[in-house]
Amino acid sequence: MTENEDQRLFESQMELLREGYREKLGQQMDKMTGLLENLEKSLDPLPALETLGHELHKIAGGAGIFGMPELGKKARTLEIQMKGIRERAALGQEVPVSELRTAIGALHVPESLPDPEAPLTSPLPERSSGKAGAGDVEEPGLLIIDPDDKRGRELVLALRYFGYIPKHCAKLSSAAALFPQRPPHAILLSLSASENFFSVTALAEEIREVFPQPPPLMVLSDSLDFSTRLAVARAGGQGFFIRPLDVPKVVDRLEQLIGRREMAPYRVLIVDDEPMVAEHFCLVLQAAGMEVQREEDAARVLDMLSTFRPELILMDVHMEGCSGTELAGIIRMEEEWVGIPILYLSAESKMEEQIRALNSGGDDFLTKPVDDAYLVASVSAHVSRARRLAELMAKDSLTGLLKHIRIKEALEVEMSRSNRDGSTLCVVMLDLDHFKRVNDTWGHATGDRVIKALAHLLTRRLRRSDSIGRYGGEEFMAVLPGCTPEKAEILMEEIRKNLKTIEFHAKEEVFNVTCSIGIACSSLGSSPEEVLQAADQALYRAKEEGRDRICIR
Ligand code: GH3
Ligand code: MG
Repeated sequence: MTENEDQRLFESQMELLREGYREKLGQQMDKMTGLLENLEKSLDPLPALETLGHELHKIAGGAGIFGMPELGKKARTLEIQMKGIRERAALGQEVPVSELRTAIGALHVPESLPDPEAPLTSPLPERSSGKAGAGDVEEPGLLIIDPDDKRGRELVLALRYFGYIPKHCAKLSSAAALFPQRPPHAILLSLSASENFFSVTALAEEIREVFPQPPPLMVLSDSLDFSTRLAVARAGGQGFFIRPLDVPKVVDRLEQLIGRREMAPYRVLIVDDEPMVAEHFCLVLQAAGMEVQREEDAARVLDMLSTFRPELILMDVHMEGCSGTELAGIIRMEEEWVGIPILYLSAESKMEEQIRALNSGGDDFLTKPVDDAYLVASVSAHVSRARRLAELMAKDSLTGLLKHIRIKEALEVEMSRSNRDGSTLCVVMLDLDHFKRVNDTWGHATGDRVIKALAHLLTRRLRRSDSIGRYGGEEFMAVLPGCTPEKAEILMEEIRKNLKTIEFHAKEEVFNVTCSIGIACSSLGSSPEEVLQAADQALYRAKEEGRDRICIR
């Protein structure tokens, strides 16, 4: 679906929802009229007053969301007055029924729906994350501008080993034709010895003309002089490298700048007992590229957490049967969900109530009606930070790969999945050859760069559905679901060859490294331990047989 079609579908769904909501408002008004009649007849006015308050609260929260902010405000004022009436009625005072009837009658529903552009809702927010269900990793396009053809081609080759698709041109004027669909993810501008401050400034200007939203710029140069650095900084450059190029270092910076993999969509659970309000939030978040599920029944939320595994809960505060804050308490009792962000969404505007809600396990409080763009921004900010934290906990700081314990957990999860659906899975163990020598000769810091380079290679080459971990110091493990040993061998052979070709620079010298690889397939054993052991034995054999090779069990 194109973006325009997406937008039209979103708008027509919203339109339907708004119409449905108007109809429902009519029913709510009828219900309130009925309650007023009961009030006059019954001896105990408290239950009817309570239900009236509840209905007013729902309108206070919902009307603004569906483009009727005035109605929402009136309902809110009346809801507050209602509390006083209830308290006085509890003390035996008379209920001012006719005044209530006038006030409720004044809550008229606007004849026609307001223009959907007009309400306080912002235009459809931008997609905040990758398209739902996006498949394999998109290989990032790079533009290399180098007047020296030979040098440009060499850089193209070197970066290909890391899974990039670089395109080289000598002049910027021919760059646009190389990227007809979309601009490159980054530009590497390679300067000749004769180029200086002025040429960088002029080139940066030209880049802005060719690509109106210029991608991150990195500059490669022969000299370190301050004026060139300054020109690069003024041109918005985000990396500066001296020749001879240390390609893994350049890749490291590229990874930081353009991100390693396409992000999976954020997963959000909406808990609200008002189906239309929940549907509205659901559409807004989905339009922003998120995966959303709704749950109206508080008793089912724990089950929903374990099946859907959301990264954030959007929680209504006032729900019948179990309030949002009570439900948050129940969720926080489960160790696994102690850290999940909970955002309360409520028409409650009283500061003390909001503070009470936040004190009972919530992370933020959004007051209904909440602006669509604000909702998306708030949800995105919370999920992205939660993801970053979860990553820091699960991932190794040097390589960004899963830690030992996490990659073993991933193997267990994938093994049980493949046993269920009858597919095969491969486990790969990979170890750098004679790595001790690298450390001893070039120093530990250089050794670290080698480890990182191999990690980059693996992340670039493997699919998003694959799990990759740093199993030990210079030992890596990958779990490839749905992969045959033949496919795994082809893939790992490519990685083995690429690694060998990478030139590492240290102490003004250049060196290469190799690795040994063991592969085992899940059909070999029924348990994760057996497959892991088989892969380990295959790796041992690869070492025994002379290293720099792959063995399959
Ligand atoms: P083999 O080919 O048999 O695997 O030989 P090797 O030298 O690679 O294996 P060995 O187990 O003898 O040495 C591994 C070295 O890896 C020793 C250790 O200091 C180094 N190492 C482990 N973790 C790190 C790390 O995080 N950074 C660096 N720079 N070195 C590490
Ligand atoms: Mg080793």
